Amino acid sequence: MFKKIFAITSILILFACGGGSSAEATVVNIGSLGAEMKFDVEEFTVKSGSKVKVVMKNNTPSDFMGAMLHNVVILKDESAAPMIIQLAEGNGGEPYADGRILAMTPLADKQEETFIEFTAPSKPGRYLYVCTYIAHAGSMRGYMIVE
Ligand SMILES: [Cu+2]
Repeated sequence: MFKKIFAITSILILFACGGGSSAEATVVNIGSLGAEMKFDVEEFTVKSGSKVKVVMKNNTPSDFMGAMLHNVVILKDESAAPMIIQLAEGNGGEPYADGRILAMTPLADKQEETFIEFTAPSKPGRYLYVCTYIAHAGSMRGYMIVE
């Protein structure tokens, strides 16, 4: 009896430890294309249900004149984009909490780096991401592909 329980426990431990790599997030680095209102990564692919860490670096030179903040806002539903962007632009570029936002990084100023960790959707598909800082979403966008 004891032996049997021990064997079962060992298997459980194996599963728990063997899956160590799956607990680690896939790191995706996204930067602004220098001082432009563009992302340097406009498409990336992750596995459905996997852990993802998006690191966003604002590559605008610190001596750049004028405001240039960026974030990465990944949407569950692309059709919600116009409304979410419009509301954010009326809020200094910061999106309001919205159930249709999958994940978002805080706004980063020049040379700042921010990140967000989240679980990729279980549903495969293309998920739009945009920067919601004022007037950026038109050119600053890309797709997270979930396979
Ligand atoms: Cu931006």
